[in-house]
Amino acid sequence: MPELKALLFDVDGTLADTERDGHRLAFNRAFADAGLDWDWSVERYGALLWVTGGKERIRYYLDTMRPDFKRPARLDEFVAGLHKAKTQHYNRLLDDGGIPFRPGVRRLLGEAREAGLRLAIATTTSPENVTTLLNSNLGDDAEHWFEIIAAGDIVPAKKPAPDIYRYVLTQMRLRAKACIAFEDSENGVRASCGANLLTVITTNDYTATQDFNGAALVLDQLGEPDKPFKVLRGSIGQHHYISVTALNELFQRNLPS
Ligand code: XBP
Ligand code: MG
Repeated sequence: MPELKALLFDVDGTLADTERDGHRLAFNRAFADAGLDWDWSVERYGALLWVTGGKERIRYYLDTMRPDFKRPARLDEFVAGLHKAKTQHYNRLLDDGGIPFRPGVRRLLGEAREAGLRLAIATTTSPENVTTLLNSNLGDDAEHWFEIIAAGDIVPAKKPAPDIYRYVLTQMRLRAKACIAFEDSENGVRASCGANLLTVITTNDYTATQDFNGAALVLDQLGEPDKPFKVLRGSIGQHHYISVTALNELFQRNLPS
């Protein structure tokens, strides 16, 4: 019988709620440092989140919302410089207060490791952001929990393109059908399903009303024994939090016939 071998995790919005009070603030701080009057409100950031990747997001903002802005001659360098400053601010934010993992994430990662499941990260954000978030939640050896951390510009096309997931599968020499992906957004599920991965969604404030077509299961969170999830779409039997047992059942139920 085919076996579940690996769990592949998105980062932003899935492992932790990093966007509103993490990335967004860091962008705004970088803009202020550069003397720009740009301010990404919580609401505006929701619209900007449709564009994955920080550099791409700044460009999109300029193209669609700031036709008035006089562009510097070397626009690529300008955007890269802003983004570098944003990454520094984001890492400082994580170092200062930290952003906690969402309910059930730490427990599930620990259980999965004990059960011998292989773990990987497939994210759009920059590699240093992932390391800092993992270290602050899992300790200094966090990077060793994951066989591969695929992040940022490692593939040319970011989510919703499936490239980052395909990259991970190739590096791990795994078939998509032996894995489960965890995502929080429409762009994320398009990427994971585009790579033929069985996908579990945990929604958050920014993504709750998005279209998760293709996902095997949509939940409000992974849940804990004393903090049950709400099932928003699909079914997961009698379980009330995501455990390795629950994932194995989901996997067996969704095997291609
Ligand atoms: C996450 C993102 C990222 C972060 C910013 O998407 O879109 O761009 O918001 O990170 P996903 P950088 O969760 O689908 O991977 O500024 O480092 O690009
Ligand atoms: Mg995400």
